[in-house]
Amino acid sequence: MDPLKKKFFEKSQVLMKELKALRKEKGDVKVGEVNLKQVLTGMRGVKSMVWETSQLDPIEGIRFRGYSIPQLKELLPTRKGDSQPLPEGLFWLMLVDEIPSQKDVEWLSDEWEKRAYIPAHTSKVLEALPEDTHPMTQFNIAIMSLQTESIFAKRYAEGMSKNDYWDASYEDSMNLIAKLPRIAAYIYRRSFHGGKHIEPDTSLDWAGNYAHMLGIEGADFKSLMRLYLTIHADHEGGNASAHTVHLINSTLSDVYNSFAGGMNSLAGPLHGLANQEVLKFILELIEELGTSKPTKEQLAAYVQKTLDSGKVIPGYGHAVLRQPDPRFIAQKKFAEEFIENSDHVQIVWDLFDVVPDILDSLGKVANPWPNVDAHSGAILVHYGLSEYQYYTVLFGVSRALGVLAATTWSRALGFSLERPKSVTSEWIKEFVKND
Ligand code: NMX
Ligand code: MLT
Repeated sequence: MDPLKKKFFEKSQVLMKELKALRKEKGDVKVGEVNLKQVLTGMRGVKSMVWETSQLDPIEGIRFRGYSIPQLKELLPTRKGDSQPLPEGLFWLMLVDEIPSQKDVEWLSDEWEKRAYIPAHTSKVLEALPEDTHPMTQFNIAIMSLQTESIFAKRYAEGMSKNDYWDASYEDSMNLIAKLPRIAAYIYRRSFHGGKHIEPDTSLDWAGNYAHMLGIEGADFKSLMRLYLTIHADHEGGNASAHTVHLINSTLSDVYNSFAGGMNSLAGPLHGLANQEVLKFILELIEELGTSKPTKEQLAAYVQKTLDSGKVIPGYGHAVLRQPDPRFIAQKKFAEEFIENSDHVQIVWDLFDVVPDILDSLGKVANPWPNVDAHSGAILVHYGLSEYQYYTVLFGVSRALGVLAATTWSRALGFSLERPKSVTSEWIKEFVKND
């Protein structure tokens, strides 16, 4: 058994027994109440699942196994000569709740490299699609085509014991994570660079090699990718993509089917697609205002006009957060350190000064602050990755780390098929009649 899998097995066995006992002894303890507003507005705040890998605080933002993003930047191993954390380290932490050593992350980079093989039919499936198919659609179809490789599905068909679900899930998760940069880079090159693909550089780490295969060279872009793929990895279990993966996997549908479903959630403009919408918004405002250096007054008027036309301001607001997203701040810090004189980045910063007051003045927006998607596009443009239709694929590659670590836990802990209760509006009207 590999060292990561062995650690996971030992830790998950202990927790599985603890949770089993808790369910038996304390199963009737109430963990919250649900009011009608929560039923009518997307179940905000309803505690309804266990998610080991990260937890979101409305004010502090995300903590991965208890560590904030600034703490992770201090603690996680980096590549020699680079200052940003390696996503391999975050995966290790999320999976086994331990900060890995340099040797551990090097082992994981090598292990993913060994598993990165893409079957020939995946490129055939992609080549059958029109080149202008949205990159998220291509990404999803490529992931589904990889389902032929599922160890879980094969072993289930052979009669696998439920005690072994975690093992097959671990193998599928490791294999899928290993393959994602290759299929994601393949999609980018076929969509935007005439199908001129770039061979992987196996001496690089997972994120560095992805940056290389995208065709954007330079140490700073590799560094950005390490940061980007770390900070987008997980946002507890209730966000739409993670929850979709959790729901699908609870049916014992394999990791490939489950992750593909999650990516379809991520492809929605209120969720991950917001990163493409933000850059589109910035490009359109530059076009309409006729300048790439708009004043704050011009920006405010443009934001107001957008709201008046019944649209949201992409990159602003959040279902849980009530402060500027620490992932936005991490990207802002990166831009302050590495990027000089970018009009796009300056617009992002000026919008940060202008938008919150305007959203606040509407009197209905719960969180007027920027989220993770408000910043990423402007930095990517600076390095030459200007095709914004691709941005959500980058988010998706990162999100695999969190949701697949969490899914491995779900199978080890033997979580049940998810099946909440729905009611009709007639039922609600009757229920609240005498209140
Ligand atoms: N621009 C305009 N209106 C907004 C915004 C915004 N950025 N954010 C919230 N509102 C409106 C919202 O549409 C709703 O209006 P109505 O009652 O007329 O339907 C009202 O404010 C109350 O919504 P909230 O309770 O503040 O937000 P909710 O939890 O329902 O939704 C988002 C959260 C993220 C869907 C919402 O803030 C939004 O649409 N933001 C823009 C899209 C975006 O940036 N999404 C990315 C989120 C992060 N991610 O990567 O997933
Ligand atoms: C995410 O990273 O998934 C988003 O911020 C959305 C969320 O947490 O609901």
